[in-house]
Amino acid sequence: MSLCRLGFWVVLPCALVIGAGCGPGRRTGGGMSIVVLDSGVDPFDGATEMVDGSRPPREDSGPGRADSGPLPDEDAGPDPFDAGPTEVDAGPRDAGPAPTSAPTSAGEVVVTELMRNPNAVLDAEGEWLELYNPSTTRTYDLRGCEIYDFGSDHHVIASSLVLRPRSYVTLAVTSAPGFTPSYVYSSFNLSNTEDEVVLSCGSVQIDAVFFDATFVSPVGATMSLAPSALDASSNDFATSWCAGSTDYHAGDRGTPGAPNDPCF
Ligand SMILES: [Ca+2]
Ligand SMILES: [Ca+2]
Repeated sequence: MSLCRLGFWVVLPCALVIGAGCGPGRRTGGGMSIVVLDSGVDPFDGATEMVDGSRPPREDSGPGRADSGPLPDEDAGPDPFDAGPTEVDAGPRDAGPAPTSAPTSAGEVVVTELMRNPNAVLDAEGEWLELYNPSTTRTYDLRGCEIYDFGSDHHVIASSLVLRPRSYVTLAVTSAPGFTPSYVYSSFNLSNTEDEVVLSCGSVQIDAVFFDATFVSPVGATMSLAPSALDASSNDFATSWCAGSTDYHAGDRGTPGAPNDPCF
């Protein structure tokens, strides 16, 4: 920016000076220069200098100014895995990436593995079940969903339990069933002979498995859903299940939190 010299030593941006021949909008006042505040030009643009040659601080450049930078975009960069307490009830999901809310339709989460009868630890210590999210895009939070049977077992998932796309979570009767589970439930047990595992969210039954003596019933291994049958309909059939074969703890076999062993 060009500068105008006033008197013997004051140097100001031309946009601020009247009567010095600096440009449009200038005025003359009694032989003295007058600063025009409404000139429409930022008086402190990047070329402005102080008398001593330094640049004056910009009023809007301080870190404490709320308007010192662009306003944050509330829609920018959604955190798909933020399991904030209000998001479970965030309302209908849109088609955006990875919303985090409870599943709302049958089949959105699948029961894929049950450890009914561990051998390395007591049943009361080592029972667990595994859930799978077959979606390629949606992330769910199972907080508030329920697991129960048709008897007296019933548990409401009381804390955030995030289930990401194409991923698994484990729910166990204790925090040390032979691995670290995603969630520890209470008031829910798995019979070694026949039982039901029902997952509901809101009023919707998301998945259920009813197993009886026709289903595989190994000791020290899980009842494991075939990788080719990872859906809420296929897991209704005994022929879709086999015994887990991978040792995950002291001889107990299965794949907690991981893709299931092949069945066929
Ligand atoms: Ca089912
Ligand atoms: Ca598994």
